[in-house]
Amino acid sequence: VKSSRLTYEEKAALQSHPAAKKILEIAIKKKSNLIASLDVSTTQEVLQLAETIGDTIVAVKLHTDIIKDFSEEYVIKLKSIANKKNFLLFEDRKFGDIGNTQQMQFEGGLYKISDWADLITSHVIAGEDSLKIFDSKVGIITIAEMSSSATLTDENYKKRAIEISENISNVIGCVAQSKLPSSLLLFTPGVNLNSIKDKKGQNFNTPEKVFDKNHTDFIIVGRGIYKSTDPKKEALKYQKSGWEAYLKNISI
Ligand code: 5IU
Repeated sequence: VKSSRLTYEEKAALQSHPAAKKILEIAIKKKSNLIASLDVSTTQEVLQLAETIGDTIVAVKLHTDIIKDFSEEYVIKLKSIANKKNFLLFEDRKFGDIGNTQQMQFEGGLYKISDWADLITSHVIAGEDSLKIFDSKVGIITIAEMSSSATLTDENYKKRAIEISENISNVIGCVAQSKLPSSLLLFTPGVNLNSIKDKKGQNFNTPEKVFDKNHTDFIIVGRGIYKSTDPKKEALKYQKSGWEAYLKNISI
C-alpha cells in the first residue's frame, strides 16, 4: 500500500506558487529540509552564518528588526549569498494587524521586506482580508499554532487559521505543532536535539518526532545552530537528521 505521505517531488508537482515549488526543489537538490533561524543581532553575524551553513539549508529565517546595523548594502550581500548558495530568504515578521497597516509594514519602513523576502510569516488574527495585501510573488506562511507553552492557538483557532490559509492563493503553508489536515506545507519551529525547553516558554522536539508525529515538511532550527560553537557541524547534523526522518516517513 502506498504511504499517505507524499515525497517532495510529488508535493512540488502539486504546487502553484513559485516560492513553494522553489523551496521543494531546493530540498530535493540539497537533500535538506532544514531552515536556519539566524536570530543574531548584527549583519556581520547573519552574513557569516549564511555563508558558513548555506550549503546545508533551504532557507534562512530572519527577524530583521533585531538587527542593530541594518542597511541596504546588507540586503544586497545577503541576497548574493542566497543566490550563490541556493537558499530562500524568509522574514519571520509575524504580521498581525489590519491590512492597511500590514501593507505599510511589508512595503515600507527601513526594511522594505517586499523588496527582498521570498517568504514571510503572518498571523491570521485580523481575518482573511488582512492577508490580501501581500504581493503575489511572496510566499506567505501563516501561523496556525505556536510552539510556546500555553499558547492561545487552540484546536479551533488552528482550524480557522487553516481555512483562511486555504482561501488565499499565495499562502504556501502554515507554522504548526501538529499535523495539518490540508495540502499546505508544514513548517515546524521549536526543533532542537539537545534541549526540551527553554526558560521563556519555548518547547522543543527532535526532527524525528516532528516528522513522525506531525508529518512536517520543514524543520526550523534557531539556537541549536547559531549558538553552537561549530555552526557548520551542527547544521550538517540537523540536515542529516531531518533528511533521515523524511526518508523514513515516505517509506512507511
Ligand atoms: N518561532 C517559534 N515558535 C513558533 C513560531 C516561531 O519558535 O511557534 I510562529 C520562531 C522563534 C525563533 C525560532 O525565531 O522560530 C525558533 O528559535 P529557537 O530554535 O532558538 O527556539
